[in-house]
Amino acid sequence: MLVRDLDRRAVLRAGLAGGLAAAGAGVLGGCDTASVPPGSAYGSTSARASGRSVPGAGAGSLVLPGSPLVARAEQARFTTGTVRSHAITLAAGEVDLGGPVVRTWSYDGTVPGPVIRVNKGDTVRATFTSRIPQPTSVHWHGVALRNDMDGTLVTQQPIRPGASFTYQFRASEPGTYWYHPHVGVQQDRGLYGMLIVDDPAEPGGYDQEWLVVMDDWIDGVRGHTPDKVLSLLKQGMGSMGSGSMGSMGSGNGGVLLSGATSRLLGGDAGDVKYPGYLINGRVAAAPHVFTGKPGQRVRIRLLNAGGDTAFRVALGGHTMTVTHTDGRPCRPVRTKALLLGMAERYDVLVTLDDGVFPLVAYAEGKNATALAVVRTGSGPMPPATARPAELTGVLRGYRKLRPPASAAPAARPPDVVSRIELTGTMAAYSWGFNGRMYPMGEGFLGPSYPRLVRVRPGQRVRITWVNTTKMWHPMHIHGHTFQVNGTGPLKDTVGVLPGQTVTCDFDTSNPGQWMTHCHNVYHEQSGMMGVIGYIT
Ligand SMILES: [Cu+2]
Repeated sequence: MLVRDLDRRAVLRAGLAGGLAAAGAGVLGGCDTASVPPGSAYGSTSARASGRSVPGAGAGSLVLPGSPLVARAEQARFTTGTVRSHAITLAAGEVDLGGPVVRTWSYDGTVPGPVIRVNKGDTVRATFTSRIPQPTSVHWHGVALRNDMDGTLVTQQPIRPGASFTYQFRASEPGTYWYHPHVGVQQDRGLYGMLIVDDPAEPGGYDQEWLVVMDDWIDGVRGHTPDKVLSLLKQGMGSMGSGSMGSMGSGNGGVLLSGATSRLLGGDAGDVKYPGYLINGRVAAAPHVFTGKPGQRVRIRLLNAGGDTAFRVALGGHTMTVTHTDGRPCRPVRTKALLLGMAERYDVLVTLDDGVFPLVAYAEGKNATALAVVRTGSGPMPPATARPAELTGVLRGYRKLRPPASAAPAARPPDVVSRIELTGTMAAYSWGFNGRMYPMGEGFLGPSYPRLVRVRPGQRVRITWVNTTKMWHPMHIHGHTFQVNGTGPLKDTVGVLPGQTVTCDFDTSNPGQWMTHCHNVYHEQSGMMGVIGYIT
C-alpha cells in the first residue's frame, strides 16, 4: 500500500511527528511555551504549558515574512537542488466550457489553469504576469512553504495589473495541492490550478493517474461576475425579493439561493445558485472522458475548487479507496462516495470495471451535478443528469479517517489552546470570528493589525472552532497541516457543521504570519478571516 511505504523522514521533516518542531527549537531560537498572554488576540486564546499559569508578559514581536527566521526555515527544508520554472499569464478573455463560451479570468487562458508538477524537494519557480484589471496574488493552498511566498495580503503587496511576480519556494512535502488568488473573490472566476508534488520513493501501485477538479460556475454568464454576487450577498439575504428566483440576470433573482439544505452539511447548503457546475472546466453536456482498461488501478486526485458549493463525488459502478486527505496519507478507507467542501482534496484508488461509467459530482443541496465519464469498454454515454446509486453511500464526517502510524504526529498536550467562535448570519451576511469581521478594505496589513492567535515557534497549538452559525464552514489554516479532532485525519481544510466544535492541532514549525479563514470565498471576503501570527 502507499501508506506503508511512506517516507517517514519526509514526515519528520515537515514537523508532523514533532521532528522539525523539536529541531526548530534550536534553529528558531527559543521555545517559550508559556508566552501567549490573554488579550493579545481578539480570540479567547489561552496558553496551557504543562499546567502552568499564563504570565501577563508582553506580546513579543511578530515574525514578519521578511524575517531571517523565515529564510532559515526554508534553508532547513529538504531540497533536490532542481528548479522547475513556469511562466503563467493571468488572462481576461473567452474560455470554452464545452459549449458555453464565457468571458472570464484564467491562468494561461485555460480552466483549470496549468498543472504544476514537481518532485519532492524541487524548487517551484513560477512567474505570474497579470493581464487582469484587478490587483491579485497567488496562494499555494496546503503547502508548508516559506511565509513570504504564501501569496496573501499579509505576506506581500498585490500584483498590479500589467506587473509580474515570481514565486519561488521549496516544495518539500509530497501531496495534492492547488493554487488560486487570495484577493477578493477572484478564485470564483477561472483562476485555479493544481500543484502536484510527487514522491519518487512512493511506489504508486497504480497504472494511471487522473486529476478531477470540480467547480461551481457563474462568471460571465448573463453578465454575472463573482464581484456582483458578493455585493448582492452583502446587501443581505434578508432583502431578497420573492418571485424573482426563476430568471437569471434580473436584479438579484436567481443568483442568491435560499432554502438549499443538506443533511450532510447540517442544514443550509450554500448562498449562491450557480448556473453551471464543472469537472475539469467542462459542463455536464460535454464531459471530460477518461479512458482506461478493465482491471487497471487508477489514482484519482479530487479537488473542490468551488466558491460556495460542496460536492458529493461517486464513480458509478465502483468503490473508491481513500489514500490521502488534503494530500496527506491516511489509512485506506473504502467508500462509495465522498463529500468535499471547498478546497478539500482526496486521493482515491479505484480498480476499473468494464464499460462506460459516470463520474458525478453532486452539488450538495443544490440539486445539480457536474459530470465526467470513465470509458474502459463499449457502451452509450451516460446522460448529463446521471446520478449513480453510489452517491448515497457517502462517507460521513471524518471519524473513519486516520493517518497511518508512520505519519501520525507524536502525542503531546497543546501549549496553546485558542477557542474561536464562527459567527454571523445569512440575513446580515456578517461572517466573522468571535463576532468580529476582518477589515477587508484595508489592503496590506502591517504588524499593527491585531492577530487572531499568537504563537511561538516550537509549540503544539490547538485551534478549537465553535460554529455558532446556522451554516457550515470549510475552515482553512495556511502553511500548516493539522490533525482533526485529536486522532483524526491530517488536513489543511476542515468542514465545521452548524453547532459543531472541531479541533485542529498543529506544530508551529513554519514561522511567519498565516491567514486562517472560511474557504467559502464569499464568507471569507465578508469577514470570516484572521491571522495566526508567530511571535518571538
Ligand atoms: Cu463560511
